[in-house]
Amino acid sequence: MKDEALQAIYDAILRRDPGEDEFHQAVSEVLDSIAVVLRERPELADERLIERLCEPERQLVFRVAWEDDEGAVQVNRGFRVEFNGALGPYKGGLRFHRTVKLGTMKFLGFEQTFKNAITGLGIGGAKGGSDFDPRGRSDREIMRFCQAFMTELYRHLGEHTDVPAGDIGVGARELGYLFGQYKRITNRYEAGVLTGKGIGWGGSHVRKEATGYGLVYFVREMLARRGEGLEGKKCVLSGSGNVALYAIEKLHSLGAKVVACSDSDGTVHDRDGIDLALLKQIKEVERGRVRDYAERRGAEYLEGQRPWAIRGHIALPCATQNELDVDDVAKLVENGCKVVAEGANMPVTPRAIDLLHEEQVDFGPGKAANAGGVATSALEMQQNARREVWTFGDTEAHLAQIMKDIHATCAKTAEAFGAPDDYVLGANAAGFIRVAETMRALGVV
Ligand code: NDP
Ligand code: 2IT
Repeated sequence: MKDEALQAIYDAILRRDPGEDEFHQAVSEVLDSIAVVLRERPELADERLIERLCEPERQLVFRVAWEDDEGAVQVNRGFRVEFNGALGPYKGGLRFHRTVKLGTMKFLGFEQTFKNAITGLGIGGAKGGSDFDPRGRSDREIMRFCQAFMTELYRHLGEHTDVPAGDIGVGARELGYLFGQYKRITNRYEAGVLTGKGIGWGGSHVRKEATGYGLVYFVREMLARRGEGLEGKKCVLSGSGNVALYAIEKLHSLGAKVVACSDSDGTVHDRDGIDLALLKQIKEVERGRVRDYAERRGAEYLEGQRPWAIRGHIALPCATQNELDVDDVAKLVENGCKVVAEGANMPVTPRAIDLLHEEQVDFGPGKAANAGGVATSALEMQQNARREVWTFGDTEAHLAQIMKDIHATCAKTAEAFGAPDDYVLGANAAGFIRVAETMRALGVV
């Protein structure tokens, strides 16, 4: 870090919370970006604002005990990190994955704070989840786990307090069980307490599609700046979950062709373009693997591999953190890749981001590029508060405009600080300025 004062703050974080590598990585990137902001606006660091910004407002860690189908008791750990509530109720998803630990929740809550800020909407940053592994669990086990999880979490939630949604391993099914238990315990039909609900019981049209669609809208803006469009562009992406599926849907509807996607077991390379109906049937209905897709479709399956060695003009990591490293960038560049944008949170490693910048590959960071999901969650909260249901078309038009605005904010902010092509700087600086100005206005808390 070039700035000594920021380096000292960062060193203190390393000493205080050793072992939280992902959190350190997220903080380091933001502190790197805001050095230029603080040179022009040193007052934004007054009263230990940066130290306060890097310390979650509240960290909840709790036991989740539940019974599996054999009647054996299982014990997991649950988390909710309410990172920053300056801009509104804490807002951010829940992740159920065996790798989840406190440092993962902190990194995601920290990122969420800036992401939510650049949407321009009134939402604070949070993240939660559990080290529960849904793979191989029956529907009833998932339900009992969700009920046990919510039995602890409910006391911390509320439409004006903290509003979770989905993330890895938490989709419509889990949100239904979570909402059902919240309603049972509190005896309140408080729709605005969770987002990503089903249509018909308080959910918003387009929330399911929003992260993937929003990502593609963001990429469209990145291309437009270079006088290009999506038509005919070949794309490779990782993951085959919520974000990946709806990114594919929007890419195909705008004339691009996705030739690869993946899950944690391997990658499918489908030269004819992914058959989205088949992929959705396998992933959303059968809860199967991309291996099954490759078999049924007669496409190539690359066991244990990620998709970054496959040729494409656009690469979209949509699975998990640190899934695209320097070696992958080298392969992508060799194969003519010109645009990388993050559907997942922090999927590209810091060294890989540096290399993308060096190679002049356009890079859209997740804080900006995947913000369509949480932005549409905020639209769901608005509808719930007004007891309204907007149409699919109206909601999608809102989302498209929000992504356009986010892109413009990042580009404008990057330019103002002398690095017009650096969306990382633009996103971090814009998010920081909004949160920091609000924290100053709210006093030392
Ligand atoms: P899903 O659970 O629907 O899908 C996750 C996909 O990523 C699956 O294909 C999964 O494969 C793969 N994956 C997960 N963990 C790993 C891993 N450790 N290694 C390799 N592959 C992995 O989650 P989402 O699509 O909702 O989330 C994907 C990413 O997008 C996450 O980073 C999330 O934080 C981010 N995001 C999600 C938003 C949303 O609205 N849902 C909003 C903004 C960002 P497998 O099935 O084998 O585990
Ligand atoms: O990472 C994210 O932005 C999400 N998982 C969505 C959060 C939300 O509250 O919709």
